[in-house]
Amino acid sequence: MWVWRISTLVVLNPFSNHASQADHSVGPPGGPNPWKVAMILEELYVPYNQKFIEFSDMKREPFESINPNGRVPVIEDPNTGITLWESGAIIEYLLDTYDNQHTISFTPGSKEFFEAKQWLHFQVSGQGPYFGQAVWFTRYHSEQVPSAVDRYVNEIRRVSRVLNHVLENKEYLVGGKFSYVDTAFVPWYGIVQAFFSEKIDLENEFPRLNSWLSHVKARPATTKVNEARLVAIGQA
Ligand SMILES: N[C@@H](CCC(=O)N[C@@H](CS)C(=O)NCC(=O)O)C(=O)O
Repeated sequence: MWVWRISTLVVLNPFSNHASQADHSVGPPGGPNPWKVAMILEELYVPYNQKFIEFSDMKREPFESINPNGRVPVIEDPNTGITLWESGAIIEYLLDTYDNQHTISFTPGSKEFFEAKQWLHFQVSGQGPYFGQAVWFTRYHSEQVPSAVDRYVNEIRRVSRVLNHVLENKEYLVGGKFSYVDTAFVPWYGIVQAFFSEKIDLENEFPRLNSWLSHVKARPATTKVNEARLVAIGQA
């Protein structure tokens, strides 16, 4: 049997230049976006190699020739010769290329296909950047700006309210089955649990969201990647 081989250039320590040693030992240094891609690769059983890159190397050549935006994740796929950055685009590429049976995606053109895209776009534009700014203003900004912290922590609450509400009567976001969009939200909630548990009590404030997250986090693919992440950040 011919096995798909993908060589994935990902991850990280993207915050290593901003964080103090103390921050390093307690906080997850690896940003969530590369781990999201790794979870989808695991769900699809696509073999991959994961590479780590220091923050300083992301902002110069040769990495900037691969991603002029100087961020991770990036994938290089030797099966197709395609190199891509932006986690949403990468996930769509992986599904189009390696999920022909639609095990974690939906038939192109169907209602569910477009709804799943809607949630993916919400994740990459509505969850990632806002949760990321909450982390930035709480931990890395050069001065304390309480109004900025409030603004972005409240955005975590707002996005969580949206998810909690739509999950009121369903197990998964789209089509009554587990799909890639359920996984896409998991890594940033890991950051919420690590950094904001004193401000936001997911279990009590957003019980439906919390049980959905627990369910998706228990999947073998998610568990495996979360364990790899703990090893990578020295917290295994
Ligand atoms: N919109 C991008 C965001 C990528 C991003 O910000 N990645 C973080 C790690 S999760 C990073 O590279 N940070 C480095 C930096 O802030 O320069 C995506 O979804 O791929």
